Amino acid sequence: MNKTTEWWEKVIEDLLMLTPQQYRESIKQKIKSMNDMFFSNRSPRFAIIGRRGAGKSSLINAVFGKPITKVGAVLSETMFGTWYKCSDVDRGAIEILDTRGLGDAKNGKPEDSMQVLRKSVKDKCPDAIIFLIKASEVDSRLQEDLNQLKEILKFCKIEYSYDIPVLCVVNKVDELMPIEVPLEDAEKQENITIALKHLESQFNLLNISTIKFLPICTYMRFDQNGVVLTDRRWQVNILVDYLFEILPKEAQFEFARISQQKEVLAKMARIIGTVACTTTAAVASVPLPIADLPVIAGIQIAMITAIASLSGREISQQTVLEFIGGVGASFGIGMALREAARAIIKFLIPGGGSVISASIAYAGTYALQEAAIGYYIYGKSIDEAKKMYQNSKEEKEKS
Ligand SMILES: Nc1nc2c(ncn2[C@@H]2O[C@H](COP(=O)(O)OP(=O)(O)OP(=O)(O)O)[C@@H](O)[C@H]2O)c(=O)[nH]1
Ligand SMILES: [Mg+2]
Repeated sequence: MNKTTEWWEKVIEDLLMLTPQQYRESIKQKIKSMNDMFFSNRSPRFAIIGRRGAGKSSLINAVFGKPITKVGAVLSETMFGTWYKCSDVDRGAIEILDTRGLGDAKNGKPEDSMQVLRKSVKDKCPDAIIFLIKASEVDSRLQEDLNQLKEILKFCKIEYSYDIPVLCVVNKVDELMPIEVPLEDAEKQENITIALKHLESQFNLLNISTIKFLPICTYMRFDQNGVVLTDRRWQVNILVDYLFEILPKEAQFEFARISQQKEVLAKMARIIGTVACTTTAAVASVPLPIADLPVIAGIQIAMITAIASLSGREISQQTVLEFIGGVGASFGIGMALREAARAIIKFLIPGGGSVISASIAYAGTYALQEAAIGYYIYGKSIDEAKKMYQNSKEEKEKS
């Protein structure tokens, strides 16, 4: 994101130079808060509780849709109790606190393990806890794992005065009886429901609240080049959606980008778009003849850049300007002339003119948001994006 941030900051600096001195500071503040939201993101952080072989590494691969950490078929190979990153150069990273089986002999004495864990939670607060369990093991040694979950929740509460959301994920449901049938099979679904009910009752007994009990399948197989050979993922998209919803806003951007799940990307794009729409409307309603135009343009460029970079590519100023030209939103002379007329109206009818321009600014930014979602996220052609731009603009201007 750094290159993107750099050029955008330069654009804003230049634009602010065109703004009358007395308004520069307040506009700069507005843009800054928006800038923070667009570009000051951090990686999402999940604590995963799951025994050896529950599918912790597979879960991460399934979320990315590609091999990220080595999936251990034979040996337990993930580090215990310390934060580590699972990252992809193009998309970003997820920070994982792996707290698998405290009883595992490899972890040394349980009390030492608890010490390590407490320190890790103190270092960083997990955004969510994923309690991951094999479907075929929901009734074995569950007590131990739930006590561990309670301990972690207790540390977090003491450290952060906050109840970390817990998602209970039941993995490998394909291994439930009957094994050879597809997941949709009625008998298999029945067995999935039984496993979930059992878990739910155990959580209730210990008074542990969860956001959701979700059955999934994370199985994927790749060749050495990371090409997908088998993909048996089931409901991983639903898990991604839940995780996205419970993340704090500064971690949502990177998570959406990592998942490359279109509905989640579009959700994120609309969060960004709403901020841009209201900011452009706010700038437009300040009685600033003409000078608000470059600032509005700057905000719109920033919004498009942020939406474009959700698609996982590094975006240049050039490609964003090409998109704007392509959908026919004129930022050049045409708009400046139209806006000059608007500024005169504002000047003649103070207040009245502003109302019009705020709603026009809102509609224009909204239309660009929708066109950018179509083009960058859903891979529509530039002509289709142009139609989306025109339709959305008309629709908003009418409302
Ligand atoms: N049948 C089936 N197998 C799965 C599924 N998810 C993962 N596996 C397999 O289960 C095995 C263990 O998965 P891992 O992801 O390595 O489990 P882990 O929790 O990271 O294990 P450790 O790091 O050793 O604690 C691997 O052989 C995976 O291929 C699933 O949904 N169904
Ligand atoms: Mg692992």
